[in-house]
Amino acid sequence: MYIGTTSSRGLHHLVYEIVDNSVDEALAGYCDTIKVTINPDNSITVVDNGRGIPVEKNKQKGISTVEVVFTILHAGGKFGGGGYKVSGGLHGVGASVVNALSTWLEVTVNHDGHKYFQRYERGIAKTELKVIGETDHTGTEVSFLPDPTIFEDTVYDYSVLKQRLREMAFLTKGLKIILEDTREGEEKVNEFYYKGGIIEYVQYLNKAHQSLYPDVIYCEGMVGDVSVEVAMQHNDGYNENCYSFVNNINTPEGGTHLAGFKNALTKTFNDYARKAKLLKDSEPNLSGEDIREGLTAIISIKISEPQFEGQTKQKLGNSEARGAVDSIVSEQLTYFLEQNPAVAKMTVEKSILAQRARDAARKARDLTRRKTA
Ligand code: TSJ
Repeated sequence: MYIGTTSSRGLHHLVYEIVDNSVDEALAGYCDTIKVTINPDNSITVVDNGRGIPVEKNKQKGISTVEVVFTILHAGGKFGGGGYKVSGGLHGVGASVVNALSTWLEVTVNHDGHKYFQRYERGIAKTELKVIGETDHTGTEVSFLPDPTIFEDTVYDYSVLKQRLREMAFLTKGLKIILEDTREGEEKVNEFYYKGGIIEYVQYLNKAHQSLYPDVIYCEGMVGDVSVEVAMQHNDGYNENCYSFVNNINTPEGGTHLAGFKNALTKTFNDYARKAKLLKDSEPNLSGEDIREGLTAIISIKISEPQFEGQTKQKLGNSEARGAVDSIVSEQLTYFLEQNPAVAKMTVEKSILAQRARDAARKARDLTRRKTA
């Protein structure tokens, strides 16, 4: 259904749907640790130390908010007023879908000194939400067993979860995500915590290379309802590695946010190069490709109503995202280059070399073609 596929990909997606809710709680500022456990029977447990899903009875529906979350489609994150759902915009329909696709699901909420519990089987409540004890902390714990009559494969791949949870931790600075495998013979645990967020992500991606300068350039800001974070650093290689995200979801086909970034980068470096006389009036502008040679960048935006386009719905369409990223990167990169002329000079010089190499390659190609003709 909303998980999109009953393949192994869909199976792993169930975990992300649940974790997204805890990440939202972290983004709201109430949770700093999430633990994901693969249990011996391939059921999953996700625990966070947030406020706990609200337990009070929903006035219109006559059931607890917890039950609304687990039984009503699209309820996730929209209740209780206040913050909007920012994580998982593409499939972020949440807990009710995971519940419907699970043989059983159990939720425990620790809130106001009480421990609340409810169990579901194939999406249907088997008990009411009831107090089963006392507690000295707050948070939510959800365990579920994916339904083997729905999923083709019900064995979790640790490395798949590890990859995605590491990415989520990089994208949410200060959030600790722990992954543990407790299956027999597979016992292992990883902890992901990045104080620097996407700055550390860029350092991680550039680890195998020699970076051109020690600093990671970082820009952040908010325009309207678009929140923008960009981190970038050149290495001495020739590949461009720009990764863009919307609400923590990768957009491999880019879109307006990536276009805004590229436009700002090209314009700002050219303006600087002219002003600093690194580029003569008679010389042509550096192309975007020249400036992005050897660049590793993360562009991460959060937006309340993302519109995805294209065949695979992986390309951001919101026009306001272009302007937001463009203005924040233009302004903050201009300032950074003025404050760090050595870094600016090195980068411009690398781009000029890239431009010359591209020119030389084109001339050689033209010459070969003429000779052949
Ligand atoms: F998916 C899920 F719903 F099952 C789920 C939700 C699973 C897990 C592991 C955690 C959560 C979750 C939900 N963690 N934290 C929250 N927070 C809220 O739902 C919450 C709490 C308080 C208030 C408030 O306004 O007081 C608002 C919200 C959204």
